[in-house]
Amino acid sequence: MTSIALPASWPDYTVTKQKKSEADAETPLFTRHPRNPILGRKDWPYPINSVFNAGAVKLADGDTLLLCRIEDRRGLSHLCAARSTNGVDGWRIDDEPTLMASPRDFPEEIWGIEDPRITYVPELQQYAIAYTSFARGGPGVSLALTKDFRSFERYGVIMPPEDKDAALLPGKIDGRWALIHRPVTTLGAHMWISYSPDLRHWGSHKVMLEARRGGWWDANKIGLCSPPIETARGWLVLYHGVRHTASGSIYRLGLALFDLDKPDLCLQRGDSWIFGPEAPYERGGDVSDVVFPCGQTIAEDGDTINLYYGAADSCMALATGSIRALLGWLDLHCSSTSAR
Ligand code: BMA
Repeated sequence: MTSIALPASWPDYTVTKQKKSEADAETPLFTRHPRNPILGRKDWPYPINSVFNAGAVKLADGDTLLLCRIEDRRGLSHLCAARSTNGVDGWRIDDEPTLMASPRDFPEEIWGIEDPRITYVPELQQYAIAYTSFARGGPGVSLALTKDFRSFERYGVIMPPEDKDAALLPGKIDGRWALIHRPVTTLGAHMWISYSPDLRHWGSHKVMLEARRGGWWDANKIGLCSPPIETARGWLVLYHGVRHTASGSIYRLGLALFDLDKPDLCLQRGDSWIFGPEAPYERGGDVSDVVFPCGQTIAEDGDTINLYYGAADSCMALATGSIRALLGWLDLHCSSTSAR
């Protein structure tokens, strides 16, 4: 029998298939907390419509802080901090908005501020909050620094519309700050990375991850979820993919790994989504079928991820996963690059 030599880059389907079936038999990569949703409209000390898409951080005193997007009853959003000792319940919520849009000084925030991603920056000893500012020109990316989530130094818009889904990396790369963001261009809605010497002037823009095309779950529109997680193997990045269907959009999560020193270099990208709307609070709400994480904390074991996500643009939920398991999953699930 003649054997046909396959190109070296082709996956070994026998091995892959066997490994895949072993992996699929494992537990899901993220487990929903039994107390979900962990925060909702009724928990708020003042009247609101919804609470979702919170940035998350573990404070120096051990508390978990969620900087929640609050949509008021005009439909406009601001940010409000909630603190908890265990990151699950007992939330102490600021009595009034923590960070409001300030359209007099920043007209690009006239329709509110949304979807914060928080990065602790050791060199500045401050938290950097990248958030969406919304105005007539569309959504743009704004930046604010804070030490305590009580007073803020606002940098205003750093990426003009249409742009969103941004987070700062925690340290400089080759002497420059790096920001991941999602501009919408005629090329599509892809993830980009840009660099700056001073957090104000940005350049060296590069596409970091492209939305796939056609029938894929992450075709046409993707964006960063929570800030990248630094691991020994690279930046572990959760991103959302938006599937447009006849009955609306489905927001699901995918996984990719990027080089630590060259974060625009994608090392691995999973083929299938790893988390999607299934629970009733994710399937139904103001915007159905949405899971949208903007933040996570890492437990003291250095492995457990507490992923905080907005569910159906209505409430906040929590799911836990493992960095080791996510990296292991990537090794088994990133075979096809050709079908993009
Ligand atoms: C995206 C963002 C998110 C929102 C999602 C689903 O474009 O605006 O804030 O959760 O849509 O509505």
